[in-house]
Amino acid sequence: MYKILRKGLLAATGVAGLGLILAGSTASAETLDEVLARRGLSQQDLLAAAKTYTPTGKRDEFIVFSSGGQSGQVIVYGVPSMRILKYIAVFTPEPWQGYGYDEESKKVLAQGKIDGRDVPWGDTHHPAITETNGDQDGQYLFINDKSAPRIAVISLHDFETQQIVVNPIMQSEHGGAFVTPNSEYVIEAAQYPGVLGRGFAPLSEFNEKFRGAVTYWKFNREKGRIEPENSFSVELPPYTQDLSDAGKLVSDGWSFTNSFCSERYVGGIERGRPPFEAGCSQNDTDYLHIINWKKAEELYKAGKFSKINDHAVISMQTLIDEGVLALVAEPKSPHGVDVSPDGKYIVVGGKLDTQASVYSFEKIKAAIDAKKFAGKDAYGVPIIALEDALHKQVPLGLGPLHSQYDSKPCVVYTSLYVDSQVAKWDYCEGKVLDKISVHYNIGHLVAMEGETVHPAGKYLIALNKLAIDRFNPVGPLHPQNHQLIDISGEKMELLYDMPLPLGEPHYATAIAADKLKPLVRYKYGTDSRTGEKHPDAVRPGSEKVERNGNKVKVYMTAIRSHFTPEIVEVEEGDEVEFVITNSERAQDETHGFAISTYGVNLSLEPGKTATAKIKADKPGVFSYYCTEFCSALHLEMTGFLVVKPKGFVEQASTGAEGQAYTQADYDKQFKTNTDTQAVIDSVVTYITSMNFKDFPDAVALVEDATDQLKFAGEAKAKAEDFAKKQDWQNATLWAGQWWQYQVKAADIGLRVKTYLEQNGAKKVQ
Ligand code: K7E
Ligand code: CUA
Repeated sequence: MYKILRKGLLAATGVAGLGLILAGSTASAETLDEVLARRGLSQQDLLAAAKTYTPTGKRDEFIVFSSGGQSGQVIVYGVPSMRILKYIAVFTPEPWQGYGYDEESKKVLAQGKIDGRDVPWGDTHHPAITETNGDQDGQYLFINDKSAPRIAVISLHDFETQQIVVNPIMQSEHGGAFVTPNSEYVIEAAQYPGVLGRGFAPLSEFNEKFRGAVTYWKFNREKGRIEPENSFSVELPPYTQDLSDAGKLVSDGWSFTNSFCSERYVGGIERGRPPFEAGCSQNDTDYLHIINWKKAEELYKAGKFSKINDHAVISMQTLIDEGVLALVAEPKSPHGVDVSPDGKYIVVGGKLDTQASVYSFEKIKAAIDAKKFAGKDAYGVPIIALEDALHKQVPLGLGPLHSQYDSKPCVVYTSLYVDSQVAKWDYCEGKVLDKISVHYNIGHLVAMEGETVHPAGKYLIALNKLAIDRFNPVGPLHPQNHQLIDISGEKMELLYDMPLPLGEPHYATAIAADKLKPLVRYKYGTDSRTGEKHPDAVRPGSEKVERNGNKVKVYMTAIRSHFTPEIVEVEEGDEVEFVITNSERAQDETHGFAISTYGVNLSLEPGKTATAKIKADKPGVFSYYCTEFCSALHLEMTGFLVVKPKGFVEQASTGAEGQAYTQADYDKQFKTNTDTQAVIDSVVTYITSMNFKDFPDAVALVEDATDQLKFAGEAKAKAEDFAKKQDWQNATLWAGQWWQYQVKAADIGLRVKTYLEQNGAKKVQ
């Protein structure tokens, strides 16, 4: 081991060795033309590759947060490289992040219980990033669950789910999460109607007893939490509400929710009735709901609501009386509703239509102000005549669904589900500018910051429902296909196909990467799910085991490459809690914690404290270990959970465990350490001769290496102490530990060296 390391250290410190490797690789390279010929690539392919290929060490310009569909997660990837960066666990337990395994995240998942029931998955559809003045600010992310009416709050400081709120009145939802321009509210609209409060009524009373709704969840920016106690809903007719969007600028204070199945059909194919799909697409039009949420907020604050499940609901009658709600006809089975960057227009697609409808907010507002209505629906909600609201209807193709805006004025992109195309068109003039085919059956699409007041343009992603023949077959269940499209020119250009093998993404949102400021490490001892200091976090040196009756609490630390304590003894039947703090300061030094056969699995990022709870119901000796390859001696990052059988009494120790060491062993280890120190010193000399202080990443690594050398010094002192007492057993082992820290310091030192070489560091005078 040592020889290998030493060789490695020397080779890496020798500049000549590095040069040789580079020279060798150039000699064997094919020419560009040869590669094109061999792989059958065109110039067009090459151009697309050049536009997306992201060389090692380089980063993406935009970050996409995509819904993970049935996985109940959020998928994070970069644009233009389309490299997946993370899956954020939201509604579903996820072992890599320890989500649903540690006690802290179990509490978050438990917030998602509905009517006392665990719903350990979700159907995530629409993510939304917090906004300030209509622009994404990168602080928090919201996502809805269609399967059970819930909204989750994810902190973009650490990309972890911190809150789940359950809608108190809906049985089904879809039109969330959409934020108002300053994230005052997170909008969540119902989907399939229900008896508000999730109550019962026979379907024969559908028209009278069933309802739709939109909930406005109050978001407290400072706390980073939704406040259910300051949130309210508006009662709506039992049309199947679909997507929503918030007004912005001129239309700020309003929100728009479309609907389908305004026929209020309840199905019954098994009774000889036509199925839902027939009964829900009979009418030529459905309704766009226009809600003055600022006025609804005033009504809420004035107490003009009743409570259902302790949640404020403003009745439909109050909304009608106060002029808060109006409807306008939309073409058959509408789907997306997307407000333009200037807030003046609302583009609505229609699944069974060929044209997109562009509504004018100005016209809608004028009609409402003048109380100019064409009639009322069955519930007395005023209906604005289509011609009094419409700016234009533009034939685009079959099945226009969702729209996203370009940085260029009046330019919008709309997905065409049936045609499997994206249409680029001008919504001011009402003309189609370009079309591109995608594979296959596009649902949503996302342009960079395309739903904000300042869209960034450049790229568009088609979120396709089917992949069919695009990728290597992997059985009947195919991945999804996200296709990257260049929209910087007049013509759209397809650049890249990315398979997404998780769930079916619906919507995605994309933000400029430099707006995100995620943490590198937690403040020491943080409960990441609350963001607060964990009450049971301990510093190295203060680890302890506390017993209280049959409850045992282990206050543990983890650092390369050991847990403290390493032997935990409990009695059969004890309830044992491991509260573990990762005491690393170094970037990316995550440790895991698993216990054999007890189903324990934690992820401990630097500074994080997390808890595993078990009932020690099976006597035996069970290894616990680190599940992240964190250092050369990662496999040695282990310990024993000793569960003693009831009534077990240990005989006096025979000292029969392990190997015995002599002075010769100690001397040999001592010599090794002295040699290693010489290598470290040479690396240190190199680093300090360079301008490493100009590179924050290098400075952080140097800090870490300095930490390791400090630990090495402490272990060295212990070794020498024992040597003085001629306790060669402990002296040798502590000398070994001293060497362990040296190895870690050397490892980090070499990382710094490589970093400096690759980033053009210079010699300091
Ligand atoms: Cu799939 Cu927005 Cu839920 Cu359309 S939705 S595709
Ligand atoms: Cu810690 Cu492996």
